[in-house]
Amino acid sequence: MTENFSIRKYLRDLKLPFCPGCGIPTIMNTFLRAVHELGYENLNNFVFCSGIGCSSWIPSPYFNADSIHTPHGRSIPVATGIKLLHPKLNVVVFGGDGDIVGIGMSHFIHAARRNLDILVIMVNNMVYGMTGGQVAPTTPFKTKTATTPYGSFEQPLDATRLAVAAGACYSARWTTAHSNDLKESIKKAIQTKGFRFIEVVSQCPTAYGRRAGFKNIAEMLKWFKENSVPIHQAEKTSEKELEKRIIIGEFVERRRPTIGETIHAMIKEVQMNAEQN
Ligand SMILES: Cc1ncc(C[n+]2csc(CCOP(=O)(O)OP(=O)(O)O)c2C)c(N)n1
Ligand code: SF4
Ligand SMILES: [Mg+2]
Repeated sequence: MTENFSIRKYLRDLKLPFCPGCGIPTIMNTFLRAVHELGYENLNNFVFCSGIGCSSWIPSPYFNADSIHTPHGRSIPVATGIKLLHPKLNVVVFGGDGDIVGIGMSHFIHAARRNLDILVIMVNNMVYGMTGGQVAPTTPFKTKTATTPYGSFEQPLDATRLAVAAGACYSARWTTAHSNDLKESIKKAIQTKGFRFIEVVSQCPTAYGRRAGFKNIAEMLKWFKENSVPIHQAEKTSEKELEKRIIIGEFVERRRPTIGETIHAMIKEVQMNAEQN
């Protein structure tokens, strides 16, 4: 199955807009490989939603599929409408860290709380990439960005753990240096019901890398590999030792009734009560 993979059948014949060495094409490729390995010959069963930012260019207009660009941070509300109207479709949101847990943060929490049956894939390049590398809620402590020339004085947000706390049915984190794990995780997430979240820590050489002290892309990928700690190992490691580390793996896998299932069950209950009275 893997040998026969041809990315072209899932893509429109357009030139990609990403800078050389950007991690986003790796994520794009890995997602489409996962789709292929699950046996989807095309993307007809999918609808993609994205906001604004480099990461939001992943599905639209490049995927040969129905997709929608929403205002910055509003992809999840649009995905909510699509999923509730068309429950049989696989609704997938792609977005950046600024899009999903900056301006779009409240939608992210409420979608997980409601257990909306969608998959959200968040590219965490640790800055607002498209607008020139401003500090984001995910920027590591003391890292230099365009707006924090002496280093960020805030602690970064852990979006994967936040998804768990808010009620997600699946939540995982990987980096672009772990593309095989990422592929298997995407396959599992597509087949899981409920709110599913995958964070991918990704390199942005143009707006983040050099400023943060990396000489080249290879150095960033090496850093991702050497500083990633699997979750089972992190559980036995002190908070101090985990500073500036990337905890990778599957943080939660569970089944809860989705908002769609709950609405239908409640409608049935109300109708039955009305018939009895
Ligand atoms: C309402 C609104 N505010 C601000 C912007 C400007 N803007 C465009 S992209 C972006 C940040 C994108 O960062 P992120 O979501 O992390 O995506 P990346 O480019 O890093 O992949 C901002 C602030 C906008 N387009 N709309
Ligand atoms: S600015 Fe960064 S995230 Fe955007 S395309 Fe270039 S390398 Fe990728
Ligand atoms: Mg970003």
